[in-house]
Amino acid sequence: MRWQCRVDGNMDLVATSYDGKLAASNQYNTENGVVFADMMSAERDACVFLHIERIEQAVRDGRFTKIPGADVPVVDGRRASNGDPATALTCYVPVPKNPHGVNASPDGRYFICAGKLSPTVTVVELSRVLDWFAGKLADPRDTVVAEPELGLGPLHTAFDGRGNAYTTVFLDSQVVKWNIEAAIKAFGGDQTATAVVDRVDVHYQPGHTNASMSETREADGKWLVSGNKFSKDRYLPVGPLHPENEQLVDISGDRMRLAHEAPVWSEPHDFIIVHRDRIHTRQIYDLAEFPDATTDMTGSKVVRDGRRVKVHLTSVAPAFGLTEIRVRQGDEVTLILTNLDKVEDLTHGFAIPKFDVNFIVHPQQTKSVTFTVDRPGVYWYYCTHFCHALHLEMRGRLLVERA
Ligand SMILES: [Cu+2]
Repeated sequence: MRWQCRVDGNMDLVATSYDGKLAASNQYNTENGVVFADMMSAERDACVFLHIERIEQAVRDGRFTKIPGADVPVVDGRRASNGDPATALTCYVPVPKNPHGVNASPDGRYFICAGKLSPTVTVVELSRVLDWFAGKLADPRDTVVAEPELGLGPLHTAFDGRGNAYTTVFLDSQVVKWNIEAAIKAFGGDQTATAVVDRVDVHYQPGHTNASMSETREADGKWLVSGNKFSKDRYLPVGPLHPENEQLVDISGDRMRLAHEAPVWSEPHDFIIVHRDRIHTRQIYDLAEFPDATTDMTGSKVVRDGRRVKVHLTSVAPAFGLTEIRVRQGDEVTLILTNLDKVEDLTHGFAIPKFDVNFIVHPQQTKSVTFTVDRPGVYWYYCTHFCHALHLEMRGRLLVERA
């Protein structure tokens, strides 16, 4: 962690400008209230912009403090310290009470901040925030260029790269498509401009949303996902905690079209949708990155150093390198397992439940665990991650001799 910035109130999400110069967070509880009613008492909270360059300079200049027990520079970005915009580290843009999300538009021009307790979203123009920091704009309120009313409980916003924004409204259970430039015109007094373009019902209570490549300059306006926080009647009630529901929306046309839905783990949260070309995950680890790796199938061995025992073990489906490991009661055992399989997705597990050991190791990866064998006996160790037709037979015995 390079630094921290002290602010008024509580931060929630963060978005950054594409040039890395500004970061913004929606800030609720600027009242610093300790009870519910106090946290909602002010009509406006803030979207706080952090001037990254100035903060880094303040750190270089030694203008920071440290919190006892932590070695991280803490700069002062509280409102009271921001008397002079020309040196301020932060800019507090007032937005309707208790905002919940902030998102940067694909053209890099706007940050959209939504207020849970207001039916509106606030559009902040980045160039104006920079003007405020430069001392060219007197009031942070003048950075706001639109505040369209969308529905009850606007939370998060995605973009299509064609000038439209898509905001989830929690209480109305909808995704609302609206046009940013139209919203700006309406805010400027143009009676003919209407921000809202379309609405689609989602099921139910959406929170996070994202559209394909949404918060990049390559937003392609094809797909949007609504992360719905309550599935209600969509799935069988399998227990007190229901699966939640994510819905895929086709946003390529003028009207939104609900295309698919799927149950998901409870509390669907922040996510992004990127084109599959951008996914370059490593499938197989590199043995050379693990100094303790056992590099060939005949290398498994048990090495004793007093009461410390190191077990160097390999796995190749469907067998471990040793079928028997002999130790003595009271030994501290470090088991280092190298998975020598080179096939994608061929992960093995290793468990000795009686000693609370259970972990997985991926192709060409090495992992270790240390435990003390305080009880004599014979303990099975076995693979816990399906790896082969003979996966269930992939096991051995830990023999703990009585002290
Ligand atoms: Cu296995």
